[in-house]
Amino acid sequence: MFKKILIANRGEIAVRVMRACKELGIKTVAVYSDADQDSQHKQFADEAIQIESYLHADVLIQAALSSKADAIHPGYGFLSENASFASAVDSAKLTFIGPSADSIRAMGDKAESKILMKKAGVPTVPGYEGLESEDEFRKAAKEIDYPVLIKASAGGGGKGMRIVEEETGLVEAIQGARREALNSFGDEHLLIEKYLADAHHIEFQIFGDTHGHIVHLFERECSVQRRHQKIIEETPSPLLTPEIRTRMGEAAVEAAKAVGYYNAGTVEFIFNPTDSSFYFLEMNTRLQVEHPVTELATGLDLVQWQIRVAAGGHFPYQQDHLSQRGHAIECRIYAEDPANGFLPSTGKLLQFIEPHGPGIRVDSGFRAGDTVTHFYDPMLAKLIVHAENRETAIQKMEAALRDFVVHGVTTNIDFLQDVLSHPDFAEGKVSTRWVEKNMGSGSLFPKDRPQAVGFHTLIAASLADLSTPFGHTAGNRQANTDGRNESDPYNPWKNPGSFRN
Ligand code: MV4
Repeated sequence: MFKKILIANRGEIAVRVMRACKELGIKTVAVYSDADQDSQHKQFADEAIQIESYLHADVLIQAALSSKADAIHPGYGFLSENASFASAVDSAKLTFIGPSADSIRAMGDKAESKILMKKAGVPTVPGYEGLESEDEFRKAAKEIDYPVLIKASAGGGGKGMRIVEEETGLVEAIQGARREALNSFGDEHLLIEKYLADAHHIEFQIFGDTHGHIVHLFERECSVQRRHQKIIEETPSPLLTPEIRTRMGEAAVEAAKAVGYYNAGTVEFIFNPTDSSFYFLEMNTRLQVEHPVTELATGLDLVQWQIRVAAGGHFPYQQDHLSQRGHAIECRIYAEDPANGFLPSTGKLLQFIEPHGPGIRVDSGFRAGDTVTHFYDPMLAKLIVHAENRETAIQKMEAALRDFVVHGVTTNIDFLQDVLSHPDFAEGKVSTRWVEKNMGSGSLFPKDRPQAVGFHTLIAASLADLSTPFGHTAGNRQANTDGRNESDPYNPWKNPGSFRN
């Protein structure tokens, strides 16, 4: 087993990984930027090394070598899905806690992975890869039938995606997607497929060891999203029957096997509830933000298992021995203002009181007195609950959100309450475009929504503020929570050029 692990990340995920290390008796090394001098992840580690950027592979490897670490855990975002980083870690005689560089590379290209999946018998969305001329695209679109979706081959997470409703918009969409793909990925290859509107985003956690044993750890329903940023995730999905779950799980395992996968990974599917058809979208070759819902429902510690299998250990559970118990939901608490275009909200956390109780877990990288800057992702915490069934889990989440007190920055907590209490959510009818479609309709943000006052709100109201907010220091700007840097006209955090604090 490893004696010391360097965590090449920051915030809540760095703290989460260090917790697993401590439980396994492994020493931890944090890296931190100038802006993270007083951060929780730095304080939580056994050792800490200052770096200039979380994105400089060579510096991170040097930090691991100089601190005599055996392995590097990349967390999510930053370098977690960078094949060159994974192979550079191996070349330095360190262990990358994740899949092989080859698996990362194979799943990194949408066109290539789609071809691999078709060969492996995994259902993919009808469409074409490798088209060049506008004429070829026009013929393909006609055959697929509108609406169609243009995607960047090198993309992922929605970047370079264009929905085309009819032929008149096709050429402009191709040119726009090409430009964006070239700018963002240095690769202008596109693919075209049938656009499945009002479908659900359902992903399967898969887990494998280096001895060829691979299983799935069931699904996560992640359809509550805004601009490809997930907001609420849950398991089990309220839409899946046991039969469909089994078939999707088998497809996810086949997808992973096709690239010789090991460690934790996620296979994304688009699911059509009208006929229960499902199609492979992409595979994320990292630990995901929403892994805790799977941990609560399966009782497994995914990060501990990542570490054990990276050290050559066997994953001991057969598929038949794995099951989901109860229902788990995660809400991402962001420092942002939903009423003001979801603008990130920065400042000092004058109060930060997390809810607690049976079945409540909070993964956060902040405490009262910390400062939220615009240098990194504005996710403050993940609130995860576990209860006997979906209805009781929703009730528990609503109560926990009422008890979550954040003063000093604006948060999306009231927005999350609005989604959770919406009849569509209760019925499991929230598809991937639901937030966008309901935002302006008045069903979210009702003006007369009674102000929820939880226990902690009352306590916090009686306490004095800590002090005044202070200014920002230099640091590195992260992509969004999932490590992708999509353009979002409403979110200046993702458009550095348009945002001046
Ligand atoms: C799709 C799709 C519908 N039809 N592909 C989004 C990110 C990447 N993982 C793939 N994504 C999608 N691909 C086809 N053929 C729907 C999504 C999608 C989505 C699309 C628009 C708005 C929000 C979305 C949320 C999740 C998935």
